[in-house]
Formats: sequence, C-alpha cells, structure tokens
Amino acid sequence: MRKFPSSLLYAAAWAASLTLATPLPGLATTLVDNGAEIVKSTDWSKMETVTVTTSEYAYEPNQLRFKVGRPYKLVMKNVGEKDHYFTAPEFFRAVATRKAQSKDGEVKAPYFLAFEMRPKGGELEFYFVPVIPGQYPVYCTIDDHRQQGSEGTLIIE
Ligand SMILES: [Cu+2]
Repeated sequence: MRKFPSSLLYAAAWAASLTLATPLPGLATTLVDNGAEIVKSTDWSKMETVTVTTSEYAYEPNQLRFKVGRPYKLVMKNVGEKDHYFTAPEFFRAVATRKAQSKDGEVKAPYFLAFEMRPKGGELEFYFVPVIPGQYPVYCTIDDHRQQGSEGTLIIE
C-alpha cells in the first residue's frame, strides 16, 4: 500500500487557512485545489463504505465522521416517499473528489454542491478523500424539509 502523502495534506490545509482568513460573502472559494493529485495518489483498495439514508424528514445517521486522507464511498439512499437533497457545499469543497456514481453511470467534477436522490430507493455514490478538518452542515433544500428535520453534520477529523 502506498502511504498517503502527508505533505499534500499540509499544503492543502495551509492553502485553506489562507482562503478562510478572508471573509467572503456566500461560499468560500475552492478549498482543495490539488484534489486530482490526492485522488491519484490514494490507495482505493482501502476504501471504506459509509451509508446514509434520507426520508421524511431526517438523515440516518444525522452525523457522519470521516478521517483525513482515507478514501471513502458515501452511499446516499432515499428510502422516503419524496425527493430529497444531500446539500453540503462547504463539505464538498473540503474533500478531494474522485467521482459520483449511480447504476446508470458516473460523473467526474472538481467538486459538487448537492445530490438529489429519487424517492423509494433512489441511490447515488460519492467517492472522495477528506482533506480539510471541520464540521460541515448537510441539509435538504426542498420546501421546508430542513426545518422539518432533514439536516445533519458531516465531520472531518
Ligand atoms: Cu427533502
């Protein structure tokens, strides 16, 4: 197994601290700009799978913990009767993104903002490596779902 190059992590965290030092309206600028290198140098055979389900109106579990430098597959499954989002723009900018995937194909992008899962079994997979430690909110942006309870916390430690 190749060890995760910690120098990349430190560089990313340092760059992020510079970015965060400047207050910006709305979203911070991209935090992880060497995501492709991190994804490439990660041993994906060590990937851990974490599953979160959505329904009316909650994420289960509503708190997820990830470790810096470890590869993850996050399985997001909607077991409810309505559409639900997994919106976490700050979190998605704090990780190195490999891809998102469903049974119908996959999407590669530098980072995502939100995923939407169809009702009654809709499922998406997100492959990533956590980079910037912190606590990030996740919530559903449909109607009043968040107020009703569709929210949670994503922790990178
Ligand atoms: Cu919802």
